[in-house]
Amino acid sequence: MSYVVGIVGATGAVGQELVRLMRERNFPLSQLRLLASSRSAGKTIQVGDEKIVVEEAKPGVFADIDVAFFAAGGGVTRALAQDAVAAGCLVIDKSSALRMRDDVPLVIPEINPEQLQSHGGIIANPNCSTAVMLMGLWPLHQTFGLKRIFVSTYQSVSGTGAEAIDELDAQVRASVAGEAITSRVYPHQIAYNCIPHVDTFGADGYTGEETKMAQESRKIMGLPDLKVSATCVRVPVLRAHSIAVSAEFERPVDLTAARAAVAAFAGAELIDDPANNRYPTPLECAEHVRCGVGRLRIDTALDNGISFWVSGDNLWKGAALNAVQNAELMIREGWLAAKAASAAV
Ligand code: 11C
Repeated sequence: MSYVVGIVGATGAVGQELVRLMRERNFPLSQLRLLASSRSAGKTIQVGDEKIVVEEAKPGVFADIDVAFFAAGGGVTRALAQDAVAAGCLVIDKSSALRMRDDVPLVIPEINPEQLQSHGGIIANPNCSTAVMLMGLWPLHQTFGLKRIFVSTYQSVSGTGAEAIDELDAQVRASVAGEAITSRVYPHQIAYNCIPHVDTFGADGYTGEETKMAQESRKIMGLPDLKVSATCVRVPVLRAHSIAVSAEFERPVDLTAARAAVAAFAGAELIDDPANNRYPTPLECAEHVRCGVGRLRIDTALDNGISFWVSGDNLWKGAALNAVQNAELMIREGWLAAKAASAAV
């Protein structure tokens, strides 16, 4: 069976990765429809040998589409997802708009795939920092039983978008040329700097990104009482987020068992040989399917604690790849219908 697939936000950073992954992973496409704002409608995008004209994402456009990947931000999801669902189109959403709704499963296929069966037309994908972190945390939770975590993120500028990539590039060039450095996207210079501010601050002093990491981790792992303290930091890295995690567990921990659990987990690659300078880095983990997990060690400040470091591609596992993997799993399990197939019956 093959599917008519729509990508909403096709001209953006995640949309472009979706197009690329569809092709590289041989997604069973009968047609690829590229959708974007009225500003981008009419542009053509080269996809392999084919030139595809971008259509405006608007109500009514989903009538013939089987599955639509939404990667255009929460506003577009709120405006159009329900129209797509009403047209019988499965929505796989990357935005944060609907993630915490009880009737919307929030799925990482290596963790809670069963929830792909119980949706009301919309499947949500996690925040990129959450998704990357859980690729290290989930196998350890399964082995020792998670109690609480303290985390610090090192988030690349591509998490903000193309304009932030341009800003980092421009600031580095200006610095080398001895010119004045200006900042528009971030409140401070990002080149040669770190900014402990991702998303907006809430009344409790945590940012939206930090709160998402807590709430989404609890929902995905089915641990409503998990204690999470996160500090999210933007760093001058182009692609791939990294997270330093200190985790406390219910049961006694053991590094050999911890490493074995990570190595056996489908979402992770164990890169943990510090004596030979082997640990994950964002440069090494960008454009990789698995997230790199390393620096595993007994945490000296927690009871039953393990600290580790994880790096993973925020545009892939943190966004486009996880969405495609959810759809692939639904196809393998026979949970995704194609309209043309049902019409032919
Ligand atoms: C960042 N994690 O790096 C954000 C971007 O909830 O999907 C993705 C926000 C989200 O800025």
